[in-house]
Parts: sequence; structure tokens; C-alpha cells
Amino acid sequence: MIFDREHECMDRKDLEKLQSERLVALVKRVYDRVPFYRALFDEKGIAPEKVRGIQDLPSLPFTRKYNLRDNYPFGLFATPLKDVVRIHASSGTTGKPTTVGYTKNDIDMWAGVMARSLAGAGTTADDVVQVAYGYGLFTGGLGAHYGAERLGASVIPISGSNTQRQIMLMQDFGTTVICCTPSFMLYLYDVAQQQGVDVTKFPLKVGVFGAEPWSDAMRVDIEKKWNIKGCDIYGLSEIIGPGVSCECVEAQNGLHINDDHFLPEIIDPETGEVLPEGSVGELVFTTLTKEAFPLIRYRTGDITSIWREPCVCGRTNTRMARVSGRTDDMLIIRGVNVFPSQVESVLLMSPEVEPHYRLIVTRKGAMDNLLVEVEIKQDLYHEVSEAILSMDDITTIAEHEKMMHLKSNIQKNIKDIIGVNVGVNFKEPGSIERQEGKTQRVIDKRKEEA
Ligand code: DLL
Repeated sequence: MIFDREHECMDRKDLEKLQSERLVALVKRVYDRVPFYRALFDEKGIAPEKVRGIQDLPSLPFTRKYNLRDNYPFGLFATPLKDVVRIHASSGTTGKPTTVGYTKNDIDMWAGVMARSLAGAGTTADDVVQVAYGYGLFTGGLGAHYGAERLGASVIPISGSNTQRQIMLMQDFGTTVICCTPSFMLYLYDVAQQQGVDVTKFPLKVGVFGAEPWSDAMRVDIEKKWNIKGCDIYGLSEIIGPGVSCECVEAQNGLHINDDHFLPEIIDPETGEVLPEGSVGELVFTTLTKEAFPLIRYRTGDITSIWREPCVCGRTNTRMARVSGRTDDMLIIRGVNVFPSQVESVLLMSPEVEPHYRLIVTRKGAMDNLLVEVEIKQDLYHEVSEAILSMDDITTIAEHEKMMHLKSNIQKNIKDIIGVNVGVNFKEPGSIERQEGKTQRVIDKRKEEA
């Protein structure tokens, strides 16, 4: 279903006209209201009245996460606090969180773009939507909640955690749509398996998964395990929260960006130059309509590409590819750029291992080492451990060889994709810690060792 046909299926010329009008108004507003922007524009010699439309966007300066930190907590707000009706914050790994604010109109717009996203993923007013993103300062829970309510669906605001209860409610309430991180969905599956629950019998039809990078191979795995469709949803607190873009269930081919509100660009992260359509680079957004916390050319750090060709579903807005990683997540191993998602794709090609893994990076002298720890499937684990327990030398040797063979196959496949030799360690099923929020897959010990 297309929730807002008027804006999601606009003629490109009309859309660009609307974007231009909104950009011109935005530039004037931030110059007049936010001292940070006034100083920045003055320093770069940019007169707001010289900005006439989206063609002038590349002349505007970028903003970055540290600008938010430097102006903590409310220094970048463009409205007085009395007009701000909600504040969210993202924890960040170091120091103070980054704070974002919303006026009543901003909350309304957010519910609208989230409703578009959920509708695109196949949700209607008849659905029972289980929101298993965390509620709180994190934007996932409340963002999905308001969007699902806007659609008229029946919302279960269960938030994250409580795996057993999640499964119970899915069964008892007949959940048809679930919103959570992809890793949490895999965790829920494991718990259901342990309880002997057959999840393929659930009325669940679709999952709206995001907030962390995941691969297409992981989608296939989740869809098969749960017998559902899985759509990728993207967003970040700074821009609005979830609902910046989302895949449609018909095509599952790129995430539809709500570009009447969030104007995307792809830049070369090294030079800052805008890249042509289809190139892979860093995603940058300008919020065209936000009142409390507008951002100009905000560098997300996320790596993807965008294209403007209309989709088979009828939407004409810009689409973006699945985010392959973040500029700051990229590992440099012996001079080679490695994204955790590349390793994930290889692991998921092996039916013998589980999609639970982590990457451990260490340094010995000048040599970087990447160790991939991955859980093996329960049945294989049983087979091997039983062989070892039986102390029967012949079976033990055969089992040992089987594991060595599997290991070297995975190592070879990873080497083919990323070009680096890695170590692989098999772990017992369930032994890699499950995380409730965003999954942290990389442990880079080089920093501690330096
Ligand atoms: O994660 C908002 C969100 C909630 C999106 C629920 C989707 C679903 P932040 O906590 O500010 O906001 O984190 C934003 O998470 O810059 C990306 O690096 C990453 N991210 C979000 N969605 C995806 C996705 C929320 N679908 C940061 N694929 C972003 C890959 C994602 N990475």
C-alpha cells in the first residue's frame, strides 16, 4: 500500500521544485535562528539569499557529529525550548550523548514518514504490530509506535528484551508485523527453538528490521527461519529517527528515501566531492522541513549509493542501497579496507555455521590479525562433541578433519572476498553474547595495545 501517494509518487520535476523551495526557506531559517549556522556561513562567505535551489546545495558547508557535541545539549535548536515537545538522544560510544529535539509538527511529520515506511513494508490498519525496538531516548521504539498508530494498526509497545514474553505475545496476540533489529530477530528464533515453538506457524508476515548493518544473506536466513518477508528500514536520530528510508515489500530493491523531507547526497568521504548517481560513498542528508533541529548537509558516516529510477511499486522517490557499513566501522587490516558486512556475507553462505559472529582484531609488531569467531550449528556441534567424548580415535580424527576442512573453506572464501588471510574459530552454539540493542560485532584490540 502507498500511504502518501501525493508525495511518494511525485513527478521528479515537481519534487525538485518542492525540494528547492524548502531548501531556500531552510537556509534562511537557520541563518536567522541558529548562531552556529550564521557564524559558519559568514566564515565561508555564503550569503543565504544566494541559495536559490537544490543546484546550490554543494556550495553549502557540511555538518558533522562533533558539531552536535560542541553545541550540546540544545545549541543547534532553531526553536525555543518551549516549542520543543520531545527530546531524544543517542548514546554514542564516548562522552556526552547527541541530543535531538522535535516540535509538534516534527513529531507529526515523523509519524507520517514512519507510516509511509511501514505501509511500504506491507502494513495496513488490519495488522497487529509488535514494536520490539527499545522505547526511551533511542528513537526506534517511539518512532515505529507513532507510525504504526498513524496507519491505524493495533500496536503492541513491548519494547526490547523479554525474549520469552515476546514469543508468547506473538502467539497469543497474533502479531502480524514485528519491528526490531535483525540480530534480535535471530535471537528470538533461537529462544523459540529452545522452547520447541514452531514459529513458521505464527501469523507473522513481515519484519521491519534496521538500526544496525545487516546483509542480504542475513535477510534470506531470517525470512526462511520465520517464513516471513524482511524489509530493511534505515534512519538516524540526527535526521529524525527510523523512517528516513525503507524498502517496499514488493521489490525489496533499495530503500525508498522520503526525499521530500530528507534531501540525500553521496560524497567522497575523503574529498567531500559530490559523486554521480550510483557511486558508492558517504551518505549526506539535509532536513528540508524539520523545525526544532534542522541540519544542513549532515555527514552520516554511512556508506551506500543512491539512484532515482522509479520503482516497480510505483514510488518515484530516490532509493538507497543497503548500508554496507560506516566510514568509522571500516577496518583497515594490513592496509586493506574491510567491512564487517563482507565477512558476514561469506559466513552466511556456509550452512554449517550460525549467523552469530564477532571479529577480533589484534596487532603483533606491525602485523594486524583478524580473527573471526563464529558459532557452529547445534547438530554439527553435537556430532563433533559426541565423537570426541566417545574417545574413538577413528571417528575423532574424521570429525577433526571435517572441521578443519570447513574452517579452511570459510577462510578461503573470506580471502576471496576481502583479500586478507584471517583466522577462524568455531564457537559453541549460544556462546557469543547476544545483545539487546545494536549488536557490536567488532572488537578492535589494536587501540588498547597501541
Ligand atoms: O538506529 C534509528 C533507527 C531505529 C533506524 C530503528 C531503524 C530502525 P541511531 O541510534 O541514531 O538511530 O543510529 C543511527 O544506525 O547512522 C546507521 O549507522 C545505523 N543504521 C540504522 N539503520 C540501519 C540500517 C537509529 N537499516 C545509525 N542498516 C545510522 C544499516 C543502520 N545501518
